[in-house]
Amino acid sequence: MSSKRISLTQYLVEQQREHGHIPGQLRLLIEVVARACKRIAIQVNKGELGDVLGTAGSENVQGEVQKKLDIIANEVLIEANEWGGHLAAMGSEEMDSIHVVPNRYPQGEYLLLFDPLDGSSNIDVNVSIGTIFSVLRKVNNQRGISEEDFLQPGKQQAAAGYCIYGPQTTLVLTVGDGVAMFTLDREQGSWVLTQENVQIPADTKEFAINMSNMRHWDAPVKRYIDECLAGKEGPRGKDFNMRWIASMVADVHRILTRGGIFMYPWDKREPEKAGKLRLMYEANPMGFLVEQAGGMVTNGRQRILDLQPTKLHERVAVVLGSKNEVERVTCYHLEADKQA
Ligand code: AHM
Ligand code: MG
Repeated sequence: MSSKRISLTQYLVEQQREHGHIPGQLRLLIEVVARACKRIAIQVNKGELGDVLGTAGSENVQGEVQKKLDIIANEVLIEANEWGGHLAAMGSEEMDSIHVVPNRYPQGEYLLLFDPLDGSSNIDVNVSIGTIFSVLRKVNNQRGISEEDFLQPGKQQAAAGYCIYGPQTTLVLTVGDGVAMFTLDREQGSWVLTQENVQIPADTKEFAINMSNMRHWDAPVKRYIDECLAGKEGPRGKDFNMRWIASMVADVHRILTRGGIFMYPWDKREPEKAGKLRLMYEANPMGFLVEQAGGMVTNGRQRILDLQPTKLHERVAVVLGSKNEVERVTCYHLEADKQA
């Protein structure tokens, strides 16, 4: 790292000056989200000492048991973002419906979606977790705000990112002009630019998928993984390594750092659901980041950022990462469709 430290604020101001694509409200929004992530990081670090581990005894709209930290992180993000005048409304994995900015505050032109604490099953076991966020513009100014305003394809995102709470706390951001990473300097309390122009290599020898679901997969996914497992002697002619952290933020962070492919496909356990992960606050923001870093993101058949969402908590199958591998998995699905 160079000796000249560039803060998140300076980065955003310079981006605005050079490229003019970060309006004031968007800059404020990103800074407020980053500040909220700092507060969440402090809670995460306290662990047992802060009485933040364990379940909260409630369920979210998807019927998943909420952890204390899911709720704390959600509250931190809402409180931090509602008064600044940059937002019209927020949507979250942990809230059934959208949270419109109360009348006592001015309404801004942006919409914010988040998964406040991704990888909840890892909270209590001290494994990396994170916050994922997606920013959309409010398109319709004619009427009050509703869930419909959020239902925009991912390609319309104005910004997206995540903060990973791991051995280091890192904020990863795109405003549609590449991907930058900022590491939290705990002594100074500031975000320092530590990587710019992040690029995912097109080829990889590393895949991430929950193998325990193998018997429930569709044929194209099974074919792809079988070929990886066959190693040097198989059709791929090389050995593959496997990683599965069960925190999408941590798996995606590894892929942004050294490449790889991540999959959470549709499976037969709950055939009526398109997948486990959520389109609007998991797949879309991660998709925007991965594409901005030269990777590829599909649901097995189509580009995820082109999908028209039909509801806030919509689920989707996800295949993302190194371009040539994602392309291969997508081809296997399309070939199987043709044969059928
Ligand atoms: P969460 O948002 O409730 O934490 O669930 C999403 C997480 C992802 O981070 C991760 O990739 C996946 O669920 C792990 O699922 P599984 O436990 O089925 O392997
Ligand atoms: Mg999640």
